[in-house]
Amino acid sequence: NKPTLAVVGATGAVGTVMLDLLSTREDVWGEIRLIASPRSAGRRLRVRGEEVEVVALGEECFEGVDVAVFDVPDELSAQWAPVAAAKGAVAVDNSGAFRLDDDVPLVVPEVNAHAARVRPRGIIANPNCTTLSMIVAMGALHAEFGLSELIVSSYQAVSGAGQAGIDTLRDQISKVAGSTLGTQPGDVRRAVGDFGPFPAPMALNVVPWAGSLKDDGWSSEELKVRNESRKILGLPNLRVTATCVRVPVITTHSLTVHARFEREVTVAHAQEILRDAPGVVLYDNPAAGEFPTPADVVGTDPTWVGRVRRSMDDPTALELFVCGDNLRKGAALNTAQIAELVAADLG
Ligand code: 11C
Repeated sequence: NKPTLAVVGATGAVGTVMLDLLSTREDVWGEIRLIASPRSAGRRLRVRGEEVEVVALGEECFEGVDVAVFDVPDELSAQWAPVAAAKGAVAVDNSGAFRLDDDVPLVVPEVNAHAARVRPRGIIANPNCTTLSMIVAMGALHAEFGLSELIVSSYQAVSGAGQAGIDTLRDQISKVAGSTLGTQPGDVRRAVGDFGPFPAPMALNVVPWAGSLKDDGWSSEELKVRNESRKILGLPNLRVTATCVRVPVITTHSLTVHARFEREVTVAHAQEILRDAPGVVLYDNPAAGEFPTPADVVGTDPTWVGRVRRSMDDPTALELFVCGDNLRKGAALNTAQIAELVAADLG
């Protein structure tokens, strides 16, 4: 008997990608149950070529479910993932509610698949999309060279802020298109009007902010990159500094990474590791104009790496440019991979 999967948050931006993945990946599931807010109940969504009716989130939804994936905000996951687990399902949660809990594994199958086996609360957490957009490549380099420090800057897509982020950027682009805006202080700000979920205009702009304000001026997103990278790599003392920036891209997060290792590195050796790493594509030939960009990477599964250089002042450090689709590997794909690991275990 194939296991039953529940998708909680089936109608959201990540849920939509999840249904696409479930329709195109090897099908390991028996029933797939689609769950969303009462507002969306009754809608019919296509998965595996069939229309499935969405049911409203409630305790009874989890009867007979083996694996429940959650693509919902933190507070809904905090409330409902334990309910699913109490009903006997393994909850795979894409929110930030449980990621740093000691008794909840934080899993990236290419890096620490083994951690998914130990889940005392019946919950497995999926990392934040910014961490996920680089961690597969960093895990591969760490296994070879031993990572000692990460200094990253992100260039994050608006879909990280959900459908509202996408709608906001599209609306703002339509307001500035064909204009001469972007030449006077505040002209874009006045023209776009509504900032949606962002603290400043996203069209014709770059905004050094994602998430909420934490101590000493750090953003929640920057702390997530630090804390989650440490947990996934099993390096609790890894030095990590992140500056998270939002850019006018719909989907696919990019990061510049300064990665320092315990031993000297060469570009050729690092490229060889990245070329062979599962889930990574090395695309690094600047002479031919070949490096990853979000516009080319969007809709694909791997972590793309280019611009691999050795630091000029430190033979133990590399500089890289990394792109990953934040809704696929950054969210739905990693969740689906974890769910498949659990399904294989159950089988
Ligand atoms: C963003 N990475 O781009 C965030 C969204 O912890 O899962 C995801 C927040 C999270 O805004």
